[in-house]
Amino acid sequence: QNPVKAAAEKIADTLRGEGDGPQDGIPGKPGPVSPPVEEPTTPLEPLPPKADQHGPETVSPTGQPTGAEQARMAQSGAYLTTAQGARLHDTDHSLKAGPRGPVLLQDHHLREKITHFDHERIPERVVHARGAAAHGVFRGYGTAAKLSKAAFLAKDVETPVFVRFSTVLGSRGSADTVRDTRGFATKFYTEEGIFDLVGNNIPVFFIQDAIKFPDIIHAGKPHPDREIPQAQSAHDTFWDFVTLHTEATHHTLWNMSDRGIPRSYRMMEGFGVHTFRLVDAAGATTLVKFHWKPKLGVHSLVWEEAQIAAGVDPDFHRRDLADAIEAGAFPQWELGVQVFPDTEDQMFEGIDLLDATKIVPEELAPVQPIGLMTLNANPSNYFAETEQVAFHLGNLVPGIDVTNDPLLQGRLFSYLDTQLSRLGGPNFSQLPINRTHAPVNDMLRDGMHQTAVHRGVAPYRPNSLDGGCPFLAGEDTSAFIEAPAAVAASRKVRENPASFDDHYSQPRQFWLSMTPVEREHIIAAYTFELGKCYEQAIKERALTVLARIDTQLCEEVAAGLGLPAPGPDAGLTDPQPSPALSQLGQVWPLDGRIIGIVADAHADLDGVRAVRQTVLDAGMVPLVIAPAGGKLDADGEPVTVQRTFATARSVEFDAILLAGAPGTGGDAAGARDAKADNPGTAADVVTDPRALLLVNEAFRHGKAIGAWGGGDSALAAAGVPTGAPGVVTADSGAAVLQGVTELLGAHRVWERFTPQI
Ligand code: HDD
Repeated sequence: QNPVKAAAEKIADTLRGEGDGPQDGIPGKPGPVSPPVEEPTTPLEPLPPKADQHGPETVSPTGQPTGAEQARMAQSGAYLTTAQGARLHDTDHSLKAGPRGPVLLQDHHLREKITHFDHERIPERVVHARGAAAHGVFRGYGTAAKLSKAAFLAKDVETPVFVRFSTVLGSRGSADTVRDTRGFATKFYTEEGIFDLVGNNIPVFFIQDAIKFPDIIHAGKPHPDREIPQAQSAHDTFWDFVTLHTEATHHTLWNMSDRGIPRSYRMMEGFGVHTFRLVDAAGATTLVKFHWKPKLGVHSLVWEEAQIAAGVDPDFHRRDLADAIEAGAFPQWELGVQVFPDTEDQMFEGIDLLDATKIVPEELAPVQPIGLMTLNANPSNYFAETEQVAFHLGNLVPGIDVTNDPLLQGRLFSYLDTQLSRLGGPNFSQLPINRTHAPVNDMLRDGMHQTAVHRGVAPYRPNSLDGGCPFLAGEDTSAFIEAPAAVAASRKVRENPASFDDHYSQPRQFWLSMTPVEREHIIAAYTFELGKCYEQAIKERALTVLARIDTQLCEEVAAGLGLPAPGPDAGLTDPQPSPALSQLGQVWPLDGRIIGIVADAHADLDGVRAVRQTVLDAGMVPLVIAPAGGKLDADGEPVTVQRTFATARSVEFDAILLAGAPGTGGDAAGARDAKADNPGTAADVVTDPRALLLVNEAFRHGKAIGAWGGGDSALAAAGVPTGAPGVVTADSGAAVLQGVTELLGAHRVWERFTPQI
């Protein structure tokens, strides 16, 4: 079977409600008397652990099973036990002096259970606290072999990876779809040690020097007095900082663009941001910037959608990633590099490669593909894997080295340091998710949470007692040896090179590279965010910054804020636009796109069934939306309802189809007549405000809409003009779906936004 189709079917199954769920539990509704719930009593063999559930490969001093055998036993025995393995017969009642008496201090099970619970939480990450992750594999194309000796980049070498996506500002429980930068951190478990590529979905950063990181984060995080707002940059302290510290202008502009609100983690680019140094087998060096290019294209939400999703499904991105992987629709990214000569000045075409607020346009240095990453397994345990994974830019392998970028240099300190408080000590590299797949003999000993039982007596070098082990590796035995990059003689200073001073020409280039509709989104984003600020002086200062990017941008935001725009800036430059920066203008695969089909018991169910099947065959996911749950049952095979008017919201769907009534071409008036003795007819679609909102929002958000038969009566009721761009009407479901499918490759019906592209 076609794997894409199979994946879509599986997603549909995952998302399918059988209709006997929520509505049965409505208070006051008489329901059947529930039979007593019986618990299974026969112990079952534990499920075999997944690859990533294996416990530590430790040597047990008492001769107990280790490795895989230990993992099989870990937390999977048939009986409830204490942490020490004693079987328990009751975990529902504390030990009391009589049924109404006081609880006894003697109750060791109560104390152990509550004590462990009391300590279940660890500090969340100081940034990037909210995240979702997946396992996968990376396969090198071999094209990088001429640049780097890293073994995992060689042709067809397959390396396990673990990727964590995240937002930056919000707390662990914050919503996924907020306007923010997204983290894109990849751990490669290579045979030469772990390589971490800790990037973002935006190729530039707010600051040029790591010493400013606490400043930008303190400014972006909630205000210290009331701890609001959560997961937002739309507040005074953020805009106060970024308008005073204007090297933040470029990154802020990216955040205000559609890149700040991705449609899915699967549809984001990733960037290593800094320039790295690759070293080949002969010791020759090249400078590169890493790029992840998603196979599904780069797509975004529209702002209103992002806001609604944050309420109706705060886990929108987390769910999307897990559902797709669960269904076998494995997301893929191609890893690529922009390549620059390792010159003494570390510049390329006048762009400072050590300045993390600058990109190198792809038109100047094309991204050359070097491998493919496929995410193919969800974590088994969120805490053990997604929460405890610890990335670090110092996790490098032979063939990949760092540069003097001062932001990168500071990061080399921070990541190791932060884990000490977050993971409670220096032994976090022994946690299963952080453990290297290469043999380790590090001479690091003891410390909190030590789980290894080290042998030998001489964890020092040189020694004779352990036979001189461990030995030092060399060039020919895969040692990591720092590239002997020249360091120019200078004096100690606290200053930046002059090339760091240009804060505006690349923001202007980004602006000029956007299509009109993308610019309109940027204007709306600035207007929203600055409109949420209270301090007039901050808004005015922001307008002076915007004037240095573009006069139209500044004037339109000023108009939205009701403030006078500063005059045109005399220093505006005229950079060459970089078309690669725009998200529009290409056609992308439709895998996993979600199609809502609005129908009721009187709809053309044969048409609905046929449309569902065609959607599945195309690797997309059909979800039937009806007035109530259960099945739509006419004469033929019943159609299962996956969403009701109460549970469906437009943000979940990439396109909406409205089914008409059978035969008559979907005569809604006839259906309306039938409503009196048959509630839940097509008339509900026309009159139910939730259904009309669904259609209206889909229209506003530029989504393809189709209606067949009399289904189009709902279009009129929702205020959607037939004949508008991206609104397909026809006599049959098949014809409508064909038209809608053609529209979906462009992601949205961009013509519907003003101004038009
Ligand atoms: Fe950072 C986490 C990405 C600058 C200090 N950072 C963190 C994560 C990502 C990034 C994706 C989450 C990793 C995970 O999922 O566990 N950070 C970036 C990028 C930067 C950047 C792309 C600029 C190019 N970061 C940066 C600076 C500093 C930090 C300049 C400090 C000087 N970042 C941290 C941290 C975090 C972190 C405090 C929090 C949790 C963690 O490291 O493990 O050390």
